[in-house]
Amino acid sequence: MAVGLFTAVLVHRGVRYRLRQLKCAACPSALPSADVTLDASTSADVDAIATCVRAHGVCCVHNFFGAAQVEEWGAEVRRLRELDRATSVRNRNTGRSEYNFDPHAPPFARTAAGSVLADERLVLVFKRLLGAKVRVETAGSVFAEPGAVAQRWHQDVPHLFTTGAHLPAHFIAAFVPLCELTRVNGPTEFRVGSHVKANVVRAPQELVLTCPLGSVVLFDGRVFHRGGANGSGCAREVLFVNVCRHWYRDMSNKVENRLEQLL
Ligand SMILES: O=C(O)CCC(=O)C(=O)O
Repeated sequence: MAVGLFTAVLVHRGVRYRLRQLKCAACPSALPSADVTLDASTSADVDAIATCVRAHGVCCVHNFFGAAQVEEWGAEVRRLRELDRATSVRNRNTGRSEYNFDPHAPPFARTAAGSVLADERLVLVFKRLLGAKVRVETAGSVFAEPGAVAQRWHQDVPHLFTTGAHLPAHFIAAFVPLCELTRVNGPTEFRVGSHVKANVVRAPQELVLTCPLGSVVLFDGRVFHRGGANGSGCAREVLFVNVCRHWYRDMSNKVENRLEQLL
């Protein structure tokens, strides 16, 4: 009798717990952006940025670049587009295109002073997260014209290997918004913490990552994210650099890799 009662209580508790889980999974909650936002003019050193990306899958650092520098990069990317220098152009849903450019030339090149990857702090963040040997997989810009629709939620790269353990990142993306990202022009949205496989079944904490010009947004390629709808009258462009562990190849996103023959 006592055993039967005990079992009934356990089953009842289990069902209540499961119902609570199902209810949570159905309703996303909003996370204050401050939780993943740092400011390079005050406290954001390389370790703090890496810790934030490791913990949340994403980190937005304000005042990382000078506004004039970012405007120069914007002009350079516009020029490359006009000269048809993109190595590939991909449709990323209605009104949104991804342009890929040579990552070893300005405005991206590690070796060209004033380029994005010439910034030692940025390279150090990549190395903190990915180890000493890193390579640039792709670089370019995502251009969302006025009226661009929101993307579906996606990861840029899959989890590696079949394991329940959470593995360190193998691919980190850096976005440099070429204009202020407001709620109207469609900032990238993130499901915070979703780079950890075990968190994907939990209630998503969705964040619309608005940020001023001069910011950099760093994220783990496994985190769920999407470009927001551009409801403004102006184009919204972000420059990106995707960096990975030296042995990793992004087979699904890079055109050259997709053409590689597999057995
Ligand atoms: O446009 C954006 O903000 C994000 C774009 C993106 O995530 C993608 O095209 O994979």
